[in-house]
Amino acid sequence: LQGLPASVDPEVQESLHVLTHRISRLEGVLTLEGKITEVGGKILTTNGKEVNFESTLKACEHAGGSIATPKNQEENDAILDIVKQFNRYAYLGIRESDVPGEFQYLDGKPLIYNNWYTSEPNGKGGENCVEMYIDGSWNDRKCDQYRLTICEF
Ligand code: 289
Ligand code: CA
Repeated sequence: LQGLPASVDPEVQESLHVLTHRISRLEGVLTLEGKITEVGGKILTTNGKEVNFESTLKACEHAGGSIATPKNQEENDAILDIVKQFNRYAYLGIRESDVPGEFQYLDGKPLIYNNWYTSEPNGKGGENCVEMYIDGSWNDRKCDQYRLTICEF
């Protein structure tokens, strides 16, 4: 196992090695079954349910994760795969800031990547959430729509 100090008890090291191996096997099985997608260390999954933004946040948090938040094109594509599979739009972990027309991550940090559809965002303060369309582009939208729950871990 990388990054473990040499002082860690060899038995503990061995246990961690076995656990890591078992977890990556489980990830392999879940990936093959289409239940999870791995992208750059993130795991994405859906429960197939469509709920509003607040309920999406709660469902992901309850599961120990957070709402899917694409931070680069690779992650956007991975979320898009799920959106396409279910043929349903999904809310993303992005919200309008106090400045109308400016969007940010849920922790308040500025976006480092975006994939807005042409002429979006256009809500000017009236559409505070962001949905992903079936082509992977983004639209600012009211938060009360029923959208596919996609979480990241
Ligand atoms: O209420 C407006 C929304 O339903 C959407 O309508 C159109 O698809 C576009 O104007 C979108 O930007 C908008 O969010
Ligand atoms: Ca819009």
